[in-house]
Amino acid sequence: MAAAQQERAAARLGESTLMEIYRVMLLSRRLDERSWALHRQGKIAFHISGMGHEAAQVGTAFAINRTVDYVHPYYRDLALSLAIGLTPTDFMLSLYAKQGDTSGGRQMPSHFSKKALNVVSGSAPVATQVPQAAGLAFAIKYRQQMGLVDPNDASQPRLALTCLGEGSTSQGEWHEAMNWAGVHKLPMICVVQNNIYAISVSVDQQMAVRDVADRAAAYGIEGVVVDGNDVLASYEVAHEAAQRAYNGDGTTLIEAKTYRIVPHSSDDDDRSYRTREEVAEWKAKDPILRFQKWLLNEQILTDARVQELEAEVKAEVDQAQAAAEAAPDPAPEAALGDVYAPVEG
Ligand SMILES: Cc1ncc(C[n+]2csc(CCOP(=O)(O)OP(=O)(O)O)c2C)c(N)n1
Ligand SMILES: [Mg+2]
Repeated sequence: MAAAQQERAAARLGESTLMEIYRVMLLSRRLDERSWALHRQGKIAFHISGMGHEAAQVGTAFAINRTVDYVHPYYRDLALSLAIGLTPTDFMLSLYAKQGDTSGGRQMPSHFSKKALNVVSGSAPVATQVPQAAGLAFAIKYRQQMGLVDPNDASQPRLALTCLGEGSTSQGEWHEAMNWAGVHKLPMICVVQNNIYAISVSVDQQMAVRDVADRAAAYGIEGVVVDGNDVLASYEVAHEAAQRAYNGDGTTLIEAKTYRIVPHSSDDDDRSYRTREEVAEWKAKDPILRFQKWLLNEQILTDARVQELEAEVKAEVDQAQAAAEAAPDPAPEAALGDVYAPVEG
């Protein structure tokens, strides 16, 4: 099945997009690694990483109408956010809490948002983005049904994509949102990035079923499990989910099986709850190296281009860090900005 999925995805995407996908995954990884280093150097206060999740995230992002469809990410979605169009500088500004950060330097880093790209900021309590994404999907459907927008107009948002971890599916908000999405047949995609831990709590302490996707049946929606370390398979299932949403056929729950290859955050020590052997086993399944190997094998990528891309990405990360370090702190008054919508009329 995986080979067939890869073939279909590759044919649909074409070589230049496949290369773009690889570049975004690499950019995310190198930006992420730099962020850890900056934390260890005492330059930033906190970092939460997406390392290991890049295939699930970038594969999904490339399946939707990026910058138009609504995206309501979670804190691990660095690669997803970059794939939609947030820049390394946007991310560095948030790490350094500098002026120009979309939250005015108030928000904890990794609460990704950018209004111009329809990327909506989440809140710190896990899973709260899911009912909000269902609300966005409801609004999309309502506007279409009221004749305010043409359901086939691709210049308008036609779905809402949201993500969360498997541990967060224990929250009531998730169940309420999925039920609502099922009842109203909402144009929504919910991607559960199952990395088998919620900080130190393993998945078997969170649920008595094997797959999160098994629960889809109870909400009357489509549920699918995918190898989240396979970017092409992740793209393919998200592509099918997006077509389902665009065609008025409702919500898809995608469960992407993956692993975070680093601790939960810069404040966590994962040695207390998982073995080094387990981590090494998953590091060997690195999604970026796996895709690189596939691209080399297909002769879409060359060893020389791998090196060039590394240099380009490093320069981009260097430039973003320098821009954030040079940026001023936000003005104190900025703390009051963008808290409430302006009063109209
Ligand atoms: C309602 C709520 N409870 C607890 C927390 C603290 N917390 C932050 S992330 C996290 C783990 C979530 O794990 P999972 O959903 O599997 O996502 P992952 O971090 O593994 O990607 C917890 C418990 C929180 N932010 N919100
Ligand atoms: Mg998890």
